[in-house]
Amino acid sequence: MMVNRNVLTLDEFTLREMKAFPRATGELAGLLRDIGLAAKRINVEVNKAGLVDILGNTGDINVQGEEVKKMDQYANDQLMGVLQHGISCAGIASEELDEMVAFDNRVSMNSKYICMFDPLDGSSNIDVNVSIGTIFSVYRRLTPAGTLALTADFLQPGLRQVAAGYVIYGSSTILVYATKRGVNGFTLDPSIGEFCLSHPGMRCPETGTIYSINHGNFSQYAEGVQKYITGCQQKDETNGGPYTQRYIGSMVADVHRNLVKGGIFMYPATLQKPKGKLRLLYECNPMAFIVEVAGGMATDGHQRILEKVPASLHERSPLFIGSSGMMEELEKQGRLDFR
Ligand code: AHM
Ligand code: MG
Repeated sequence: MMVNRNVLTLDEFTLREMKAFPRATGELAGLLRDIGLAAKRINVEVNKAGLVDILGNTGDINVQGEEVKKMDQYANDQLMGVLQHGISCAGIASEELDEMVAFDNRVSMNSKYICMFDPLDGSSNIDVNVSIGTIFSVYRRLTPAGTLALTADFLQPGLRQVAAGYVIYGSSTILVYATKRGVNGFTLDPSIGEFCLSHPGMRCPETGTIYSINHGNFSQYAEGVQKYITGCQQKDETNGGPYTQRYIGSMVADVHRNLVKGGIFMYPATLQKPKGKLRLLYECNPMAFIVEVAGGMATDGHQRILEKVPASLHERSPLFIGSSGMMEELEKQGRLDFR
């Protein structure tokens, strides 16, 4: 049988990238491999989510005598497990955990990276068979190797990310990750259980015709946001339109589509939630890093997301992200928040 050597797996790709840096230790490649492994395990369970009535509800004891966990808890445990037992991660923070966790085994304590993640973003969509995702963010730790990681290692501005990525569990399962060198996407080939390079060198189109926002909150948005949305609705052939509104309600899937096709995603401040809904460290920062490396922009309506200095692990931020042309037009509309 002929072997198709055009196919490059995630592991092969990260090892090739590593060879470009003579002093690279392979830790980052190892960390991405660990995350890829967790993603494959999460993917298997996400694909079975519709069988919940057959396999048992959360809290039930399944046929193996184990407690059936909530899917986001399961995803969290998978990511934490692979990273704790790998060789590349000194500690983690997660949407599912109140505090960061420093891994206290000798190998982990000697690792130079820490990782943050939202294990299953958009998890309310699981019950209705809509795409959901995992988001992750990697930093070099500030504390010395050989010691326990501390909260300060996690409170770094997004600009310092070494790598960031997401996985979408959708019509196919795709892992996209960025380093400063570029953004690349890998589609899971279920027949061989490998992520294969399918979207090399992803670039965010400079402009687009898709805007993504929860319209139900319109009356709650600041004046500039309302003006921008109204402007989107009034676009036609004479001024770059017509625009189309697409909102899945899973940020990973919304941002991925806009990254591929060109568009803007917004989760602004509302009167009731002046800091927005999304979390800075493991939702906004990684997506901002990926989109910026791909040539797009990301702000909170006031400043660049990646320059924000975090004060706490779970802090929230408004988010505007996407094609640079659309972001520049948004910024001309006036106040985008309630400061
Ligand atoms: P989650 O982390 O609790 O799943 O919430 C984040 C999700 C995003 O993926 C999505 O863009 C947003 O919440 C949707 O919120 P809303 O229903 O308010 O529009
Ligand atoms: Mg989330």
